[in-house]
Amino acid sequence: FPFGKKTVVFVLGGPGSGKGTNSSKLVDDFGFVHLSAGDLLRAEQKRPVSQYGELIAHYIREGLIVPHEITIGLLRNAMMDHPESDRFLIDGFPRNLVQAKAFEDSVCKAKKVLYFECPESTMLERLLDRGKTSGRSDDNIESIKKRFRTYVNDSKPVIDEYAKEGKVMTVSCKGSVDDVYKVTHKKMSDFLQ
Ligand code: UP5
Ligand code: MG
Repeated sequence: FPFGKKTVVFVLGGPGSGKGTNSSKLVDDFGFVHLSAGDLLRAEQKRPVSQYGELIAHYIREGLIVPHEITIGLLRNAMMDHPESDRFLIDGFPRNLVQAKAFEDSVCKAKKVLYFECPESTMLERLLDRGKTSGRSDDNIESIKKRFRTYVNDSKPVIDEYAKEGKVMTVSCKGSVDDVYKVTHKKMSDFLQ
């Protein structure tokens, strides 16, 4: 295990629940490297020489989960780009139980899961608002509904599974960005100390 000694935290929660927003702040306060699986897939999709461009574009627009061989490869490469770092936030991954096992078998185990609990109505409102300027191909009502379905059927069970192992720190997404981050910061500092 090349990454066996690293502190890896999965950042999970539904589409638009605040994973990216809070991860960026944790980078500044705790020296994490932040790897968003969605961002890595979108970057790969844009590379002219990528053999996966069209496949990734299709899966993202349809709110489906890209085959994990691709995503794990991108995450592993991104981790290897930061050999000096001991702390990684893996944002938006794993999205189903098979992916969780594949990552833990081939990269390393996560020490904790940071879970943003958020009602669908709030996520919908935030995503539609972001869609006015984000340029993301999946920030439209049709794609958002599909993302919600995939989250409920495939991704939420991952959180439930880690909860059974006592690994989940839950943060409510209600309140302002600052309110939510205050709670996030507290839970993370309790864990890291
Ligand atoms: N916002 C945040 N917090 C707020 C607050 N407290 N009050 C008011 N507004 C708040 O936040 C979303 C929006 O809400 C932003 O505008 C923010 O300012 C505002 P953000 O922090 O971006 O939420 P996040 O949870 O990161 O939302 P995101 O849309 O990124 O989540 P998804 O899980 O849907 O997207 P991701 O990029 O992870 O994945 C996209 C797609 O890639 C997936 O659907 C899937 O097709 C594919 N994918 C895979 O196949 N495999 C993977 O492993 C990962 C992705
Ligand atoms: Mg995000």
